[in-house]
Amino acid sequence: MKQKLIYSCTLVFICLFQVIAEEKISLVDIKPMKAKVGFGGYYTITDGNTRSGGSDGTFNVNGQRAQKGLFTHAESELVFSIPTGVRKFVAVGTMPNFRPISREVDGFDTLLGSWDYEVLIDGIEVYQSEPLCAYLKKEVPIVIDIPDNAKTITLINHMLGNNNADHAIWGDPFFIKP
Ligand SMILES: [Ca+2]
Repeated sequence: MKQKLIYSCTLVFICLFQVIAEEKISLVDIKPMKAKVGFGGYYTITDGNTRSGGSDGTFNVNGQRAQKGLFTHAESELVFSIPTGVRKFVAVGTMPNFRPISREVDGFDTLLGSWDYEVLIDGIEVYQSEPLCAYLKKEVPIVIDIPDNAKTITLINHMLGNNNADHAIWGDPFFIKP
């Protein structure tokens, strides 16, 4: 019994230590090596305002209003250098909260715009989403393991048909250590 208690306490201690030791580096604070977008210019969202025409400016991550993200307009490609020691990349593929929802669609979905999310590590595909419209909440969580010595991560949005109003967002994008 006493041994079990010590074992449990040790586990709790290790878990707490891991939570405390985890370090998140926001991609919003990192300048990409390359940023190609299909319309307008690449920019980061730092105040919850997507500056997206036809919307109230907000966007959601996990169903809640979010503050930070990378605003890309498909067809787009961002390349970032991977900081030393990071082990994961996480983000949520999401879109502006359009108000009202437009009926103008490009034949691929019932959203205003259509796009997907692809991730490459050192030029090799490691993740490919379905079109955003395929997800019930119009959000797709993205979690990528980063191998030792990986140098670059590439974030791609394919325009799927045409790029009309393809206002893609990578919400709350982070590298995570260790
Ligand atoms: Ca599209």
